[in-house]
Amino acid sequence: MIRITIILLLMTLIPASPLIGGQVDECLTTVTVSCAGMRITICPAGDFEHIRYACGGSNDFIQVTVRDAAGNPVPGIPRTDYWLQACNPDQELCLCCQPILADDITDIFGVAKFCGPIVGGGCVLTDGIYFAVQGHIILTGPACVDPTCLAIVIVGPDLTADCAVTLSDLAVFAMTYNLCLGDPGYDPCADFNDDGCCNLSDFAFFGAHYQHTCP
Ligand SMILES: [Ca+2]
Ligand SMILES: [Ca+2]
Repeated sequence: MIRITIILLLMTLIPASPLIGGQVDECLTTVTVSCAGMRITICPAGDFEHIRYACGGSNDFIQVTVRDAAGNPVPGIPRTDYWLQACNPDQELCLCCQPILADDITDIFGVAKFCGPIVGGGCVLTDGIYFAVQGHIILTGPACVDPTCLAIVIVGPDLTADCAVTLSDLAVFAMTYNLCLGDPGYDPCADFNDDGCCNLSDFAFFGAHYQHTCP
């Protein structure tokens, strides 16, 4: 009886679990990239470039700091609770059901990093990508109504953005084959190794991901 009383007493003294945070606030939550000029190559099978290689190094990442309406950090957000998409609707990505996974749950400061692949297809050359946390798009600007667009370029062998690398993509690839930056008809979405040309090196990447679809 005494033991139960002590346990009940302790339970009233221990504060609520620090892993229970408030609601995600779209304006006070932030998202950043670790380096300028990030460029990521993606595949629906999730087996192309990892974010950590995207600025040419091996330590690069995207980072979110999740806060609630009071400005307090929101720890414990599951690794799966994120989404991303092109800021320019004309460049919409095709994303598989789990397109991005945080490296860990948000820590006591509300921070999570992303170093893994983006699982999907399509191409984003301009205007960048936005991030969402638990369905809340991270916003910015004086009125806090604009999505925070990260300056990231995304390319990949799924050129038709239907989450499958098929003959249709090969047809698009063939249209720009052996063309370089400045040539009429050149499509930078098919330059997977970022050397300004679409040639045999890019075809090798294409071949390595041919017939890949979402897991
Ligand atoms: Ca396709
Ligand atoms: Ca190339």
